[in-house]
Amino acid sequence: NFRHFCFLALGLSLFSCGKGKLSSTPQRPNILLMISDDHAVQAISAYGRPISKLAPTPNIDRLAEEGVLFTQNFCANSICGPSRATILTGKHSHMNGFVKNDRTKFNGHQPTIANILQEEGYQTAVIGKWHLNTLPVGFDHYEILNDQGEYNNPDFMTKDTTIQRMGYVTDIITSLTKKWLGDREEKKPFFLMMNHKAPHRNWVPAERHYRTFEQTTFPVPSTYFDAYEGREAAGQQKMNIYRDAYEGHDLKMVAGVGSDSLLYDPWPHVFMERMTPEEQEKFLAAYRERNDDFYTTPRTEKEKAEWKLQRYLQDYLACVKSVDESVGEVLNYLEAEGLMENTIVIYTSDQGFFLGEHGWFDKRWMYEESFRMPLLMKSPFDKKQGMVVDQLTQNIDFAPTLLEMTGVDIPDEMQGKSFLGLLDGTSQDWRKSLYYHFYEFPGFHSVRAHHGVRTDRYKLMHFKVEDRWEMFDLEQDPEEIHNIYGDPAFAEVQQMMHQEFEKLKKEYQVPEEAQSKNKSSKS
Ligand code: SGN
Ligand code: CA
Repeated sequence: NFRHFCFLALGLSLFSCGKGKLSSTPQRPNILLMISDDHAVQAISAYGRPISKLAPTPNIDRLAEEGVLFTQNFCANSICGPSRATILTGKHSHMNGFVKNDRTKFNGHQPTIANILQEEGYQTAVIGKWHLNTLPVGFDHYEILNDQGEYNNPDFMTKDTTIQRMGYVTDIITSLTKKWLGDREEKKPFFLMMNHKAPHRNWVPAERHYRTFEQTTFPVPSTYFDAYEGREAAGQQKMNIYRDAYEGHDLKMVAGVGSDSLLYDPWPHVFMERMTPEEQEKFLAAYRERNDDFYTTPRTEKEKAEWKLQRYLQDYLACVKSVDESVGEVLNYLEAEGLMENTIVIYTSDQGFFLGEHGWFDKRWMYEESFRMPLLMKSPFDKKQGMVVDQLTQNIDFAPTLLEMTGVDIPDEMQGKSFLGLLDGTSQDWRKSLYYHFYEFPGFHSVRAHHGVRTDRYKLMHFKVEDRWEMFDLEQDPEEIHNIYGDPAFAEVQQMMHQEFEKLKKEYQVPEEAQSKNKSSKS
């Protein structure tokens, strides 16, 4: 068929103009899928947001400069395991079975991008965060973190054993990735996932970056002191930086001037206790001046809240800095090995994240910051460099897109659409709206279960158990402060959004019981 012809033609042209290690038979494209954990678009400079201007990510941006930047890409369920399950299967959570992080076990035997490509003769590997509560299926090789993993001297699980590796998690994942690439069988194409733990909570930077943003004052989001008027669920969460972040674990604050005693940390075994005594000393010394200043300079409550925001952003962005270095290192490696021309390179995250907007850290919400997912991609299919795709794409689309790019049939049960046609302009009829569904309540951070629909301009959200609605005009109110649900001025829009919502629930076969006061949201 046409697709097979295209990839054959692509392979032949690469053969004739390629360099380096390309073999003498046309090669199907390799795939390097890099998924970081909780990396928000606000912290990637290619997206041009104010925070990232002070902490640029030149290496990640390179993918947008040489490839494509997706500006309207979203997740289907803004939480780790579910998003990763969706990326692998091309299906919404209710269809792939992984609706919540807690107690769910991923069924790796349904069609996934990994087991399909493995059957098609690809070498497959995953290195870094996995977090699907069952071991990887469809991968020839894996070296994965245990559950959330640790920042310092982390444990890695392989098929045979679990070993502790000394060093900083992002750097270790980078070198394991390069090592696997170096050891692979050169005749076969590869599908490799490099899944960083960073910049996940509790935002521990590499030692070389403890002080990188010490002097940087990041802009305070205009909604930092949001009072959540008209948005009841938003007022009920527990993810407020100045109220819910743990002063020791999250904010690295100590008991007083000169103190080595960290404030509240419920999980020292995954944090300070992973460091050697020397490492602990260096860590505490690096924060000393700033921590002392917290006690010696008088501050109002508001100023303390802003101080905490700065501490949070400084650490989060210092973690991002290492991720960006990792991407640079791996891109340079591909280039040096002559692999760049025939590799689809993707940078994304499992979801977005709040960087102080609404006063928050964490994710889960269908509000823009956590619903949005970064997506930057450089591939042999790009029409030109520096393209921008602003159609509505979603993580359900990743697997179908990669299958089409590798010339493999897309299983009918995948719900996403290949966006290859958006790259070469052949797609006439793209979707007009996206479906979203978050299940995990009760859960960490107390975000009520909700689902909804987003078009390019409007968003309708339904809080299932409480049976409450919210609607936003994203053009007039990009910060989602004014809930216009029930406002007569928007009656027509509201009706249109309800219709769209019904249409999507039908199209994606969302079961009735998942939509209301269901067991999963009460359990
Ligand atoms: C941990 C975090 C939470 C986070 C969840 C889910 N607490 O429980 O803040 O929301 O993971 O994150 S922590 O202090 O232990 O890190 S996810 O990335 O796995 O979805
Ligand atoms: Ca995550």
